[in-house]
Amino acid sequence: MANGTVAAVDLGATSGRVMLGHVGPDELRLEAVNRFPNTPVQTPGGLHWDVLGLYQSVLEGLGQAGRLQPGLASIGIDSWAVDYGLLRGDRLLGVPFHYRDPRNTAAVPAVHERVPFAELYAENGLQFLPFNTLYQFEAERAAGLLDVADRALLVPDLIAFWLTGAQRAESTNASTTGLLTLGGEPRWNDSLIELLGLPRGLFPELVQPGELIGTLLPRLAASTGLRASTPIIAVGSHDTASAVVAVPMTDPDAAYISCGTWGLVGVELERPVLTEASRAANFTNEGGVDGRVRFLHNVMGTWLLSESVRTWQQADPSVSLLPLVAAAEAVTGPVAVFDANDPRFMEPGDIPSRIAAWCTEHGQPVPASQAEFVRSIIESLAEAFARAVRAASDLSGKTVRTIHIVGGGSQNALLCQLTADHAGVPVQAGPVEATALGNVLVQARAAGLVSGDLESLRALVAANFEPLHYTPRSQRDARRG
Ligand code: LRH
Repeated sequence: MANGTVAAVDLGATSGRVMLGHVGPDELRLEAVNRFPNTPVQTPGGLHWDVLGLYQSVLEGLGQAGRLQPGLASIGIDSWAVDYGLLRGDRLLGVPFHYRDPRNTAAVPAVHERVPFAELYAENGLQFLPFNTLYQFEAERAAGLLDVADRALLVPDLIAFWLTGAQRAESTNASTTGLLTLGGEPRWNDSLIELLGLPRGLFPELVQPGELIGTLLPRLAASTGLRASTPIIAVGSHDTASAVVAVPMTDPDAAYISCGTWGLVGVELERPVLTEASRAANFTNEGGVDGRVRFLHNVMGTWLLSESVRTWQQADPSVSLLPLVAAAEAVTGPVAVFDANDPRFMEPGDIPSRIAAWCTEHGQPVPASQAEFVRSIIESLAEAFARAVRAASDLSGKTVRTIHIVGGGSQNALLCQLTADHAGVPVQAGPVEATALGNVLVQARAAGLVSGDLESLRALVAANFEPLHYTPRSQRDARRG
């Protein structure tokens, strides 16, 4: 098997990147060719993603990739889930909404009136999140948009369409619409789509990770310097699905936390869990690569930190996160542990004031400084992570002896240590760029640069990215004592 190079386009909620992945049986290496911010835009009509700006940055990244590796084996695209563009006759109808726009909350009762949540859960296995695509579609209907749209493309599918001219829906991300069948080969759930009164024509043909979406349009090949036949391969286009591919789980008794804006906390399963207990615990069964199930719960994640810093920067632009985390490490006294999953923290805005209000309502001390706020956020996230790991284990019957933290949050040593402490389970941290690695690996396997099941791909990650180990305080103290 020869070594080769693929390009991963990975769009996160706060930043995006185009990475080259150099892969072979003994090689797995990333090279960033373009990193760019993803800045949502608030208009009087709502909170939106700047998808055209993102597409422009993707093209710049691919141009850079073309200069370095004109013979690239393929390109794969992933992004955050649930959001989409509506089209008519191949033209984008409006600026895609951000899932944090409050319009979704208003749409929830109308959906549950048609199909109660318990029935939805039995059909799609998804935890309740007000921004699941099916609620967003209800908001579109209320605004009259579904009368004109003839296609809906999730964000990575939209970028793939613009690169190839082919309209497809990649299945791991499509699972977050709530409109796929569960178990077996995923299909669009025609009866649910009908019950919800959605036009069937909105939904394009499904593709599975590893399948071909199309080839780079000749015009774009010329402008990027890449060959005209460069394939665009479906990867786990839901960023979390790609991240889970690259969790270096060498022990099957492991849980993962894909920690970026969100902390996605769960285990990988062969079959969905649809019990009343998992519905009550709001656990989701999202589609994974190779037909695996991502049984997980959304915890708020580093959003609480980044949004707090953004608030403080309005008064003092010099505030930044890293020194505050260092100061938070030095906080010794007890701090408030609040419910990081409280829905009040979902929308953009003044998170520290909302934390203060939560503390006052619950008789907990309000943090007295920015460092104390940061400490309180990290303690609360660690506690929420630990609780979700325990729930994932109880609900699935899977033993958890190790917790893997991947993604940006894995660089936060305080968060990793406190997660180990709260869970009483050792944490292995890294890789930071798990999502891009998972994207690269699925393409590399499709190109024949590597072979095997997810376990073989994970072994390659483990061999090339040494994790950092965090021992729970209880175990360290016991050893000492
Ligand atoms: C993480 C993520 C998560 C979804 C949310 C919308 O980036 O894709 O898995 O729930 O964004």
